[in-house]
Amino acid sequence: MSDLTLYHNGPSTCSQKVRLILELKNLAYNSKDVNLLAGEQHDPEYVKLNPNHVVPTLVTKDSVLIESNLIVEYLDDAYPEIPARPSEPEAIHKVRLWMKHIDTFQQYTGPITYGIAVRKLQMNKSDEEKEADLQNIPDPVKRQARKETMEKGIDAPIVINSLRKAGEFLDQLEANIEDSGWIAGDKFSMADACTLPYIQRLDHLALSEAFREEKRPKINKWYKKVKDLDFFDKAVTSQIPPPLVEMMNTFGEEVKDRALTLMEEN
Ligand SMILES: N[C@@H](CCC(=O)N[C@@H](CS)C(=O)NCC(=O)O)C(=O)O
Repeated sequence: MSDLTLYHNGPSTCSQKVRLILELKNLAYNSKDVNLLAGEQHDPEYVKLNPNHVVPTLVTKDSVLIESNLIVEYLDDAYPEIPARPSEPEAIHKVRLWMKHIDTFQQYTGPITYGIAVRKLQMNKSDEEKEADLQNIPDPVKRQARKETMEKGIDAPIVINSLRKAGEFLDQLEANIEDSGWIAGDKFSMADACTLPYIQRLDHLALSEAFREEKRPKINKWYKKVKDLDFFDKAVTSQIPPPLVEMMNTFGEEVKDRALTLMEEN
């Protein structure tokens, strides 16, 4: 029995970051799935652990840790044997700066995913169920944004803005990948782990043309390198149900042209 218990969700981007670092470091953990579509993030017992109603949460022997990037940092501090960041101070600064950037970008992934795919998955819920889902969102601004996303999909202002931000993010990533093929230093680091889920999500939503070889060649190569890591399957692919990926892809295909155009409008 490990001292680490991870409350997470297979497809969740923030959960993937933490699982990639746990696997890089060969750390065993007890896995507790939080079903986001079923609203388990709002379960009062879970909210005691994570008052923000989100995954992931890492419970250690002594404490409860939230915020994916900070959990990743914690794992590197607590288990330094296999490092997840370079050792040179300038490279460490680059990792931290990039992770700060990722933290800002994170807010745009939800609207893109909900606006293109989750909205469609939830269409057969009754109006009462949809309203109950909305009322569970604690922040009134986020609640209103989710309502618009569910109603208007890719035409909701928040989804349009998020797609533009995704294009901007891809330009920044393309500029940040070093000659080594990684984001900071000469190895896979937490900067790469915290970036992967967002690129993969765009891929699952049928938007990988935005980083095809002729368009953003560094991202194209980097994504292949990350997927080739020997722990990638265990940390990522095996945790995401294939029918969900297929559904995201189908819904993504329906709006792909418009979404790709919006992404290049940044
Ligand atoms: N800043 C938080 C964000 C966590 C977050 O937004 N998690 C998403 C999944 S990637 C979530 O749990 N969403 C549930 C919901 O929006 O209801 C972190 O990095 O841990």
